[in-house]
Amino acid sequence: PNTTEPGTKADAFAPSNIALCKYWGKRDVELNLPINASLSISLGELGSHTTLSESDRGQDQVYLNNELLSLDSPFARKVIGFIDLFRRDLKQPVQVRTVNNIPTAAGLASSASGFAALTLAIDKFYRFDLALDHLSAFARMGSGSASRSLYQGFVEWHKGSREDGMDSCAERLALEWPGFRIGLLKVATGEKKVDSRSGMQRTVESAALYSAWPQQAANDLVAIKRAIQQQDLECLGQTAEQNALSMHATMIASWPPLLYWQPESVAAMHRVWELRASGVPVYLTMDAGPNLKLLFQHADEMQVRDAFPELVDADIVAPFG
Ligand code: 2P0
Repeated sequence: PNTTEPGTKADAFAPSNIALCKYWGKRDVELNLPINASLSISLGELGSHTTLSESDRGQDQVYLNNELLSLDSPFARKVIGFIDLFRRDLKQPVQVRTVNNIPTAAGLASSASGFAALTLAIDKFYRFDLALDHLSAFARMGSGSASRSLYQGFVEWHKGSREDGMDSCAERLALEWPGFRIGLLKVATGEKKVDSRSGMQRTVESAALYSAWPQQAANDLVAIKRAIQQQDLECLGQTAEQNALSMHATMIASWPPLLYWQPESVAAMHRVWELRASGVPVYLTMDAGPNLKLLFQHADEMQVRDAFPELVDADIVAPFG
């Protein structure tokens, strides 16, 4: 984009998202282009608020949850590196403030909503006024899953085929499901040792099982979209759960092995399966960490809450209000 005179201050919000058909593996590490398309649901009001303004300190300043970070910290370096893609020669120092309202207890990663909100704030601050699909492609360069956080609702991230990556962007699907619920089940704490970026690279390079993943993901995406259209929780849940566990199987088959699960994760998986065996339609999905996300419908919320009393009100998300 062409840089115009920046405004004085720009605010933006972007929701967090949970993939029902996962993104795992890059075909281009520089441009952050995925091997497979993915499909997610955004989390409404849960996400990141980002403010971009001129810095009055003569240097860039990065705040995370109201705490000033060292410019050498990994988060600040990623944020400033991303802004540099846009401001180029216009090296006017900026202040970036990001506040995540995702309950930290939920154990959700915030890079998706963070880079999406930052992309929107950059667009406003530098007055680029770009279309959302272009912003989605730019957010992708910060973090792949951020491409999906530009939109609410059910979102598909197309893998694209162009060499410049500009068609590898997300799109909101014209599908709603008012009764759809997500339960954010935190089972373990602690920083993960291997981030998604290096984890997926390791899988692509070392797991023989990975060769089956792109085709499975393509099939799952079609099945999930159809299940959403028909509001068929069993079909959606089964496909999403199998998709997540297949992704984890490729991680486990990597070398060195990549196992994000803790004993508490496995115990919680068994609890989900027992609840389902007792007749409650509830399914699970997991990302690059030890925590679970439960997929169910409003009609079954009481039974899910009874079985998982650790789920407080804030952990149950109604993406369509
Ligand atoms: C997803 N994950 O689809 C998958 C499932 C984690 C497991 O997208 O390297 O932080 O910045 O593009 O987006 C997390 O990966 O990775 C992710 P980069 P990102 O939600």
